[in-house]
Amino acid sequence: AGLEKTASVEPASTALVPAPVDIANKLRYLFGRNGDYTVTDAYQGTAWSVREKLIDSFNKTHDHWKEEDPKFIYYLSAEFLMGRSLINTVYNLGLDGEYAEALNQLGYEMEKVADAERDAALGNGGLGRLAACFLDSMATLDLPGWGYGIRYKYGMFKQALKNGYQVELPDIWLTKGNPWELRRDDVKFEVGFGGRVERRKQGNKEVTMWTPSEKVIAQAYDNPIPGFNTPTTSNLRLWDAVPLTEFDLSAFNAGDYDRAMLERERAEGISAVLYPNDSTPEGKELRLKQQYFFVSASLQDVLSRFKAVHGNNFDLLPEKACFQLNDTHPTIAVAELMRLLLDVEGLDWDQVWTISTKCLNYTNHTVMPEALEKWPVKVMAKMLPRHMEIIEVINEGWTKWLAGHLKDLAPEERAKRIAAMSIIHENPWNKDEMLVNMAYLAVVGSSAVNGVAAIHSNIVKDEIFNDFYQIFPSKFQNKTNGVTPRRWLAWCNPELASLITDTLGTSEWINDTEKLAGLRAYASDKAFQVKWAAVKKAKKAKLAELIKKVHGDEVNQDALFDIQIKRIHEYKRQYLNVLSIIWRYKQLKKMSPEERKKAVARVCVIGGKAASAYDMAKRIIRLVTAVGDVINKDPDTKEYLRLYFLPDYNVSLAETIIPAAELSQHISTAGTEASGTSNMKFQMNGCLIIGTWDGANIEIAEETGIDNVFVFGVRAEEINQLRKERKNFKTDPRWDELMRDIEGGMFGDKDYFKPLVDSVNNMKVGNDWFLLANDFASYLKAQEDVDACYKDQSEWLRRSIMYTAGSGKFSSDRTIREYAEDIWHVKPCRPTV
Ligand code: NBX
Repeated sequence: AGLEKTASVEPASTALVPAPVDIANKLRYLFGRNGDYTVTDAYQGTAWSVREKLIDSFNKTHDHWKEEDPKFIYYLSAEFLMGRSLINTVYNLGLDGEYAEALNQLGYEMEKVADAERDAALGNGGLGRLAACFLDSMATLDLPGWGYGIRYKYGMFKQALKNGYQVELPDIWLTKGNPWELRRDDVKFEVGFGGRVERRKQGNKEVTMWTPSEKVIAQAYDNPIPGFNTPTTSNLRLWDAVPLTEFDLSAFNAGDYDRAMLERERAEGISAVLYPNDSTPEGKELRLKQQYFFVSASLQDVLSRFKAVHGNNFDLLPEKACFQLNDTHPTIAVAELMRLLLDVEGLDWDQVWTISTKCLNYTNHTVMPEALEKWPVKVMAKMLPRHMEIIEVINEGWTKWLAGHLKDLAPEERAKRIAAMSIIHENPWNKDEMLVNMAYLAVVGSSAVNGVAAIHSNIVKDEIFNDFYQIFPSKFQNKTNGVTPRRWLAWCNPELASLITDTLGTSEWINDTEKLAGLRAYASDKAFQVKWAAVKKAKKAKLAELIKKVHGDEVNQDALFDIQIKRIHEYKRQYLNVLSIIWRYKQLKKMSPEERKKAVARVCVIGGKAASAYDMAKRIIRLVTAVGDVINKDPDTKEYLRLYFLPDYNVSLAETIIPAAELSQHISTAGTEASGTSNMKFQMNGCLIIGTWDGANIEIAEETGIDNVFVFGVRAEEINQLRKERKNFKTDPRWDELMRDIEGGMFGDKDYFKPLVDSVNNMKVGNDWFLLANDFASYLKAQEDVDACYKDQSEWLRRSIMYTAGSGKFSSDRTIREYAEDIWHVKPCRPTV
């Protein structure tokens, strides 16, 4: 008989092969290398070896979850900013000792080898990195949950500086293969676009048929996510767009090579690039295509697994699956889930609406009004005609319901309220255009809506969605962000981690960060402070090395390391930071050499990317580099003050910078930064914060002790009034002087800087929307307080320890536990070892 099936053979785990041999094997059989390895080889061999252990754990978890059939949470996100995987994987799996030893035998150091990995930069900033921290915590807490997103071929652009200006280069991250993913050739779904919608009678039922004019295949790639200190390894499933037919043969045979290639290009274009916009939407059609592409594939995937177990018992779906919409990017899920259940599964509208709203939840990440995504009805009707119909029906039902609900209002008032809450509304700037408001669709179509820090969730309730809050108060929640203490403390700062573990007598804090509070007892202990300071010093030396590598300068390692790293945005006010640095420079210039010796020396670092079309942000970068060029060369002051812009800020750079920071800046206009998450990472690493009463800064100050934080500036409640009065605001004379300096060409490029000056100083042109002038004086005062505190090193160290001790709340484990309990209703399900 012909052999159709292989006999069953139990594969042996490579865990049995000693790691050094396994690495050498990988290099020989996957890469054809026999000795004479480069560092990149060492990385590749190690990564491909570790991958197999990861897959063992992944398969075990998968089998267990299949067996148990628990409720799953699916985190739908257009962005996952994962960074590097090697260190995180070996540490989370507890293989660090074994692989460090193996690499030593081969003549390499783990840290250097890990440096050869490219970042997976499939995200812009906060929102994408939060999603990555959440995956780590979900796996660590044994929660059945997957991430779903897009496998961009080009991630976040690489930033370079040319003569001090930002230039963007493509992020080609997949050329050397990706050991952290598995292509699932058996998992693919068709996703359609365009075409027409028809209705046909089938028996006594009318069915709706959507015939798309264009189809692509979504191909699944799985990225295993190892939990820490648990056998659980969960999954991030990313979709790659490929053409329906490998090659249009008929076109090719007819000699039309171009047309044959066209379909491929069109399909691949969908998952080709990440849009590099942080906090502003991209109104391009391709963006909507990306959103629908990954949402449709993900929902089809979940439904197909559900059906394999539960058949058509869709009323059970909300007990088995829920979806978290990471901002509005995946909001088309509201219409797609309806469509799949209505048109494909043949359920009734009311039943489907109940199921769908039970399954979906929405997180808002920004208060910037321009960030609320709105798609022109025309665009949506053309690309997703059936979805547009569904959204229209949803909106009809919604506005009708509202009319009933608001029946006691005067007719005019009622009409006004309904118009204000309609999912489809006129474009206020163009009366001929109708828009679909994706945030309103998400609010109406979800069970829970949350903000990401206490103050932000209040703004969500009281301002952004106040009309909705008044009607559905219980829908609105707060889930203060968190970050994973594995990547952001234990793995990026092993020196501090060991000191903490030795001091607390346990490493349990890595899973239970509330235990860090035990450090409070040592905050004033001189012997402990000495050890604490030694770790910071070693980390500062590493950052100094990096500055040397990038800028060629040696910096004073005893100086205060003062850091601001985040996307460049007017509301984040890097500009205000630069102004205070210029002021400091001018003061130092005026001092005698003797006086200068008494000043606190600072090394200031600013890093972050500007969206490619964000002109003002690019000018801010140029101001930083121009000021740095002057200050860093000045023989009078360079011992006491430096300013460096570190290009290409990304996750792995953050892992070097944050442990070395002594002061970090979180100085957004009050009420504008939804939460911030780097503030939490700095806090964990014992870095003091200078910041406004905004986002999670407030909760960080509460946990750390408000007197330990350098808080300044106006409060969120005052902003509206101050904006109205800004043109009559009497600016500080020091501010006026700085404006004249920049305008007068003290840092060159004065024409280029003119719009920057005007944006905050010329009330005819700009209006200082983010109120830099209002906060300027109190910011300088707070900076003086910083200097005074730094001169008292014992006090500074006490505070530093208090920061780490107070960071327990900001573990993403806490955040995820809250989501699991209050929104998802998902329970841990740990595979047995
Ligand atoms: O999300 C960020 C916020 O700015 C941070 O304060 C917060 O800590 C972080 C995580 O919650 N937001 C962000 O990265 N992006 C957006 O909010 C965004 C929203 C809509 C949009 C594009 C980006 N179209």
